[in-house]
Amino acid sequence: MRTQLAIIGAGPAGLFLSLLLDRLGIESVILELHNRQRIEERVRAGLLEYNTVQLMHELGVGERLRRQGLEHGGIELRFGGQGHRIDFRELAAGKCVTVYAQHEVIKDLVGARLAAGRSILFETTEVKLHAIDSSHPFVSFRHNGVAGRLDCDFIAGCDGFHGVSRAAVPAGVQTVYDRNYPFGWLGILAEAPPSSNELIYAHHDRGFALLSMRSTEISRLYLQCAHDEDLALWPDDRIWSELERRFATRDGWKLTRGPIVHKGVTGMRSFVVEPMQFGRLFLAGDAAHIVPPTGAKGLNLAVADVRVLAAALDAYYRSGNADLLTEYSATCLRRVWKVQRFSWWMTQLLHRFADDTPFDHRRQLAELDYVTSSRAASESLAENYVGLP
Ligand code: FAS
Ligand code: PHB
Repeated sequence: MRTQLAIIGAGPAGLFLSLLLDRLGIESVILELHNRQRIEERVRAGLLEYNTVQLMHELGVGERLRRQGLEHGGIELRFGGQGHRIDFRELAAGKCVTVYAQHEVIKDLVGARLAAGRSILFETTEVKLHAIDSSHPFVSFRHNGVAGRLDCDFIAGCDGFHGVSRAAVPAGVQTVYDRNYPFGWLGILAEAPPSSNELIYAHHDRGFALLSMRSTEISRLYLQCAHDEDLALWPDDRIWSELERRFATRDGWKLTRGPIVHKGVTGMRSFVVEPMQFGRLFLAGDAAHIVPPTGAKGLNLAVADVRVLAAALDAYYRSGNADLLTEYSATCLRRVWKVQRFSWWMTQLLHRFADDTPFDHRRQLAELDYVTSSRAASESLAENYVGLP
């Protein structure tokens, strides 16, 4: 088999890239480890930046998003038993964010890719990258039990944090920057109408909590826990009671309970590998960087990477000019580090750290007070949250 671009992984990075390239007339083949059902049901992110929503409409895959997405013009920061709204429309040039589950995005993108008659090789195993520092890279793999080889001009490593692409870069070439947080998030999906029209980020002595949603019937809630928390210690009633305590307000605000249909614990880390390219291999999304979910940036940052890569490949195939390809890593990393900063800042602002001193605690409350009472500070939060230009 031969193509122009071999894409490893059918997550947001790989799928958005494939549609961007298709629109530019650049061929690609996607190799995906799991089957279609698995990737279309995986519970992950749920919030789309303004730019990501615009891109879905531009690519012609925004119809379901238009009908089912929940547009939010702000969020609430809740601390000291009181809520404070950050108004995006007012503070971020009319922009907003949209609640629309990642697996719904995946369904839209896979559907469009297959409807266009383009291929996704699901359940592809033993993917191995070869000759990535030559002008004739190729990928070997097994599909339907048969060994295969895909020759290409370039490889996009969009296979997430646990994929094979990043590991294909020779030792010593890359530098890793990382920080693991001493806590995690216990996340639930509940058949309960959301208790708020917008997301609530709550700071509480007992730890952080987040109220989000997936629809007008399904709530998505998170609470700060140990990074290796034992779910067996969290029967549904205990989860609800703890959430009620952390969201409690002086005016008796009520959290609506409902049957919990999914629960899980995710660890929290910040991770960046530099450079994000080696030879003809270009890493994008979680394959190159991880952000703690407090800023809701994971999926959106993956999309930002592949927009840069698609534009660089377009310039190369149109004019043979490889400058944008050469600058790919540097261009992406400028944004990656700004998003890393924002995600770290939201995490340190809203979570309780075990080694916090009483001084740290009061400083955190003062920062929350500043962010919610200063136009300049709330503008900065809003600009970053809706998505940097
Ligand atoms: P992905 O991991 O989404 O996709 C990589 C794809 O490559 C997968 O389909 C995988 O099956 C495939 N693959 C892996 N190895 C392969 C191999 N060897 N061969 C072929 N294919 C291979 N972000 C938020 O903003 N909010 C959240 O609430 C949130 N929750 C998350 C919860 C979890 C459990 C995880 C892991 C992430 C969460 N994220 C969240 C971050 C998430 O949204 C990611 O940033 C986003 O999925 C990144 O997209 P990709 O880079 O495409 O990687
Ligand atoms: C979610 O809806 O899953 C979500 C929203 C905002 C975050 C993280 C997760 O910061």
